[in-house]
Amino acid sequence: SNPLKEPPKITPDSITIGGKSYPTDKFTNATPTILEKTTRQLHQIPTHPIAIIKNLIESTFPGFKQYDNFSPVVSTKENFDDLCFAEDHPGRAVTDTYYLNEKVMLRTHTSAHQLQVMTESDKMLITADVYRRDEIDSSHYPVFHQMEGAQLFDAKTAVEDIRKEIVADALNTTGSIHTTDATVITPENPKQDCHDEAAMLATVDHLKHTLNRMVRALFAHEKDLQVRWIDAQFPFTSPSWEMEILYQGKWLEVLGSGIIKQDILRNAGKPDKIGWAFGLGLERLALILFGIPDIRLFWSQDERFLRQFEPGTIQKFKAFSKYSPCIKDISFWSTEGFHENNFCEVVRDVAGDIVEDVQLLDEFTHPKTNRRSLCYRINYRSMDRNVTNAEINEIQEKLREEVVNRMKVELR
Ligand code: FA5
Ligand code: MG
Repeated sequence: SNPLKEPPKITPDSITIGGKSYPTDKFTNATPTILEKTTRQLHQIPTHPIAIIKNLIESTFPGFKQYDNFSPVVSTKENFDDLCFAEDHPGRAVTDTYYLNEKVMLRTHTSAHQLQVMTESDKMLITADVYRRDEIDSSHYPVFHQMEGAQLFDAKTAVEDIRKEIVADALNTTGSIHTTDATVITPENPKQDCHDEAAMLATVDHLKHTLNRMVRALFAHEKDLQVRWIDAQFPFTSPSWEMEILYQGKWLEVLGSGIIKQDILRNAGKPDKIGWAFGLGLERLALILFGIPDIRLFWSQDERFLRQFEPGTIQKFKAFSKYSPCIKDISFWSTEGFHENNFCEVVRDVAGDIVEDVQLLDEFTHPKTNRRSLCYRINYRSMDRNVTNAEINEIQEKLREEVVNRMKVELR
């Protein structure tokens, strides 16, 4: 069994999560609602949009070692210190981060696992749920999912190795992409002193090439995908960029990336390597690709959400109402020439858009009279308010009358 799936235990003195206990202190601010989210592991559910995107992206990184089962509980050293965050970096504040205690927290990004994974691999993808105290709106939620990727090269042979790889890959690439890849190094977004300029520029080319290829594959249906690279800053990369894609007339930030700070590679025992890393938001891509209107839907346990998706395919989300249903059945002896579509037409005439769906519940033929009986279940549900049983009873009564009038059936 997966310890991450066990419900957390919360007492005033300690928090037990993933099979481990942590004493609380005056920094503790992780709430039960947030801690319960750690058991969901949406990226592990094969039919969930987050997992579908994860798997599609992973397929564009052949040969990368995949990690997706790290506990969300990390040390402040792993989340901040190891990544060269300054002592007073705002991300460390209790207003921005969920702490279990002074030294233990819920990771705010997948970069928290970079150092650990770099000691054992040169090509890695890390997927995980991340936690941030943030504003509330349709595109922000205190829990979301990131995928971290990194690739390391031998610093001495990077220029040659990368050129060969990009040339070989270009032969396999299909589809066009419009991107501003011209790399300009400025004092605000500098090269690290320890790096050879040619090796660094080759690594940047490889980073942009790899990520352009990734979005190209995800947006296969988009004929003219527009991508741009914007200068950025992260404590653990230099130089750094964010990738933005043009979506419905707006530039949307998808990921942060850059050349890994050499101190991190030294700490990972790999001083002779040079490498790139990126961290992308899976919800951002899933919202666009599946056309999901609200980030809270990813957490829905409603079958009407979950049953819409299939592994390996991106299909557009069909909206459903958030309001409660009112269910009514109607049974009648059918007549010759009865057609379900005609019945539905009467339902539409009488009830309009308040009907969410009509389903044949039961059907049988009487052995003696040979008459056919049908029972339909009508699911009434408004798109914008809760309906009352009284008002639906009235509509249902009208429907019973109209079905008899127009279809000449006999109610049972
Ligand atoms: C980071 O988290 C860095 N760790 C990324 C990185 C990794 C940079 C490796 C360099 C090297 P940032 O906070 O910008 O950066 O988040 C990265 C991505 O996560 C964003 O581009 C966005 O796609 C997504 N993201 C950030 N905040 C939210 C949020 N509140 N809701 C949904 N997605 C978010
Ligand atoms: Mg950002």
